[in-house]
Amino acid sequence: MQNPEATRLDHVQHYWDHGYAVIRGLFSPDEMQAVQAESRRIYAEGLKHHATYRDRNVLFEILPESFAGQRYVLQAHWVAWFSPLFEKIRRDPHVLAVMAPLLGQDIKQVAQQIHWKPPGATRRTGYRFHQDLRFRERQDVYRDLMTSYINTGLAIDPATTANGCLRIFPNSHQRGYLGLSDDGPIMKGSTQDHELIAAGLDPQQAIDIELAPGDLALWGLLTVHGSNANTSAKDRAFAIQSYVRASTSDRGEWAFRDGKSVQLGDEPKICKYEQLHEKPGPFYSEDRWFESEDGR
Ligand SMILES: O=C(O)CCC(=O)C(=O)O
Ligand SMILES: [Fe+2]
Repeated sequence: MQNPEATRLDHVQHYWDHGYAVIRGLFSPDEMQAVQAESRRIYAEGLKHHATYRDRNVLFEILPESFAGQRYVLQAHWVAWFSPLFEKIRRDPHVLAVMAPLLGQDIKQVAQQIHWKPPGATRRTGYRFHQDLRFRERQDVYRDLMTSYINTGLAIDPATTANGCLRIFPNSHQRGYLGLSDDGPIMKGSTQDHELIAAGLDPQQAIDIELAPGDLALWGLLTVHGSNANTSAKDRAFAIQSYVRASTSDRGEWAFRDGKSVQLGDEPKICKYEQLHEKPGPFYSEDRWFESEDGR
């Protein structure tokens, strides 16, 4: 199915109507070349770790050689703490222009993650369909949900059907919370059709959000989305950044205050990682979630 495209001007309406929007070419090819080079540097940094590594909000999610024969980096979180370029990207004026009509002028950021899908790591590069509300405390008011938290995905590499681009169910934000993938981790292969049908979704209605480097996709807490494993020879680096209306959250790092871009402070704030103060790290995680076989 064709990917309906939202222009810069109508992304707000498209988001309201369909639960997501795509802004083409938000960052220029020159800007993206620098981001691609930085993303490769960060990947190489991640490869130095034999297992998943955390240092405060910074995390490298590692698929070790014991599982896949070779070491792969699947995610890096809060790279802004060691990457000046990503520290700027997260609070870039382009981002404010997209977010302010939805979240206002006072915006915090609760997630910054690069997701890679290295060819060879295919079995664990899929994200089962879910609604991001599963990661958040539940709130009841739909309008507030849609304009308190917005997730964005910036294509670093071209994102295609073959390398596992984001997939979205348009209009699914109108269906309430459906409980998809609540039974386990989302990085565990792909959702079976019968699970979607049981949740009242027609598997045929999912669309591929193919993106060129510099394109930005945004989606809400109730929008059903996921992505397939990479079956191609090309990686898919994707920068996910989540923003909240500051007045609705005591979590997150300031991104924009009164419409002005705010640098990271001296100390990290609690974002998604609840144990930030009790267990700041650095440490390696023993969690071997990737080993469990569930037939997916
Ligand atoms: O990287 C992807 O394709 C999707 C990731 C996602 O939806 C998430 O981390 O919540
Ligand atoms: Fe998600």
